[in-house]
Amino acid sequence: MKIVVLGGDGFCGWPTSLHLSQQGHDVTIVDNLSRRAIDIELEVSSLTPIMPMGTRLRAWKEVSGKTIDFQLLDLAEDFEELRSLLRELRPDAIVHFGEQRAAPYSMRTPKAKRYTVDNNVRATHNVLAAVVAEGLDPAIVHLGTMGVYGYGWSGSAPIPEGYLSVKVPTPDGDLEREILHPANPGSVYHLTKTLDQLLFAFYAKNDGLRITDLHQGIVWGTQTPATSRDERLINRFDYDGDYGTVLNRFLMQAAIGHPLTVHGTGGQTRAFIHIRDTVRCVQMAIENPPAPGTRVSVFNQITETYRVVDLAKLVADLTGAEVAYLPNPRQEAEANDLVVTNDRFMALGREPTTLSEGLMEEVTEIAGKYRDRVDTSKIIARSVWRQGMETSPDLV
Ligand code: NAD
Ligand code: USQ
Repeated sequence: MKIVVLGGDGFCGWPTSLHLSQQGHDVTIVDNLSRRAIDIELEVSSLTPIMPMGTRLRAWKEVSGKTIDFQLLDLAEDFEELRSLLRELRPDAIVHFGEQRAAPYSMRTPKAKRYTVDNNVRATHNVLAAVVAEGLDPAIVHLGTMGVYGYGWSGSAPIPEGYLSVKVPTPDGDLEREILHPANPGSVYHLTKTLDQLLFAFYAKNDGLRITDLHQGIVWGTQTPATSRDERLINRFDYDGDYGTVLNRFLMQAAIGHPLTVHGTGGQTRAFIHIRDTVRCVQMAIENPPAPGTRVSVFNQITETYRVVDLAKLVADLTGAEVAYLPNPRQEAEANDLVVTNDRFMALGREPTTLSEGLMEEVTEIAGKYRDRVDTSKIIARSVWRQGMETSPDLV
């Protein structure tokens, strides 16, 4: 298949591009390198030394014999360039990772809030409008988030894969309907993913686009078999307070002797998936698109759920790290249930990679190897959800 990977320079997009190329697909990466620019703005860099795109692609050609093309293009701004790229390539599938994905960054300043909404909503809409304008029919696979459902709203009821069955009372009796699960975003970033859902629903209904929305949990790990093949292919590893996600942060903190930074009580329950599963799941989604004329296909792309405090305890037991309970910079429930249905997704034949000591040690080893690249002043999360919320001072 000819596959365009939007956002293919990022943490999920890069290993997915390599995986799809390894499977024999003809891959073109589209990225505006904005994630690298945000690193410069935040004065932080990936814990792992990621190479420039040209070096990455040359290394991949050397080790695999396969070519991946790259187009430097802004999905939110360069609509005509995107259109002509799609016209030229006529892809069989488009995978869309190209958005600003950090909740803390999206809450940081009014500028970052506006950027996140403008970038994400326009990028998604431009992709859909360009596909329709060019009369194409690719399988479109979008990386959405479990956060569209919110945390705690459903209590202990299992969260369905996208759609909720409801009864609508009418004078003639109840109408049975399946509606998009109510959106309950917890940050401006998560809000953009709920807006994306409406864009997808409309374009599937109006234009018959074949769209899969993967409601993915928090991705952990860093390397996949493909990125491990050469040092120059190494994947990015975010550890800072804005972009670092919880389990990778804990593993990296343990590796450098920093206390594990639990926000609040740590009663927040979240869904997790290893990066190796992300790449395989995207492949499965491409291979199983919805039929034309049907609604958006939603999968809950998660492997397991954990409470933050339990993850901290697991990592502490494994490494001897200390656990620190810090003021929570986010406005979120102190504790929540999270029961997730992912039967449709499992039915595609997934063999899930669950959290194991071996995999956690692998991340800690990588973090230990590059420990000299850590700026400890960037570890504490300081983007607050509301002005005046308390944050912790540096711990080391
Ligand atoms: P990332 O920031 O590492 O990668 C996103 C890539 O998209 C970057 O390379 C960036 O430069 C590019 N990009 C952003 N805006 C663009 C634009 N306007 N034009 C072109 N390129 C643009 O993020 P990630 O962790 O790889 O996440 C990828 C997707 O998966 C995101 O949409 C995110 O919401 C979703 N997701 C990520 C996680 C996670 O834990 N990392 C979990 C669930 C869902
Ligand atoms: N947390 C801590 N300590 C830390 C970092 C985080 O206790 O050092 C807590 C947070 O307060 C939050 C939870 O851990 O309660 C998860 O935070 P996170 O930063 O790991 O994940 P989140 O902000 O939800 O976002 C990440 C990705 C995002 C994706 C989302 C999937 O950055 O792109 O959409 O995970 S989900 O959470 O399922 O919505």
